Amino acid sequence: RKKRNIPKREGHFNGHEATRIALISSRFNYFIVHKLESGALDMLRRHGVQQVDIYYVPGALEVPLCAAKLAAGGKYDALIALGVVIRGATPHFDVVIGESAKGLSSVALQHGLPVLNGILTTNSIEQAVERAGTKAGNKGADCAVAALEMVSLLRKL
Ligand code: INI
Repeated sequence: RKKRNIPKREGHFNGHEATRIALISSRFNYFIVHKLESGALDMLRRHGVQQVDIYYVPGALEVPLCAAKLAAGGKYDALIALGVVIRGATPHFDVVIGESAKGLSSVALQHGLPVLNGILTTNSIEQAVERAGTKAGNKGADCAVAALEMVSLLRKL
């Protein structure tokens, strides 16, 4: 049987010099969010991205509205939301993480724009620190890479 060559439709990490990215950073738990921001900026810079703007909002609940306005403005190829929600310190934890995640995916689908959810949701400060540049990597950096992959993929669809 003849083997068929299946073309790979996938995103790439080169050719991102003109890619425009916006970070949306929450000020809540900013001492950790700041590390996500550095991780994302470093990763974007090392992939050649030259246009990055950062917008600040009070907390995770405000991120979707900012994302919606930015998406409607059409100035960016992808948005990266950054925040930290810690269960122990947040009585309305489930509301905050549910609303922010729902809001972000709704913006992505409505505008056909990659909106990366880099909002950490953890049981403790320690777990958040682990995901912000220590033993469990850096969620901001991960989202930056995923954003570039999606921007590149969407250009091919
Ligand atoms: N916002 C966060 O980003 N992280 C949290 O842990 C958090 N806690 O703990 O409540 C949080 N709440 C604020 C919320 O996002 C809004 O800014 C606030 O409720 C005003 O709408």
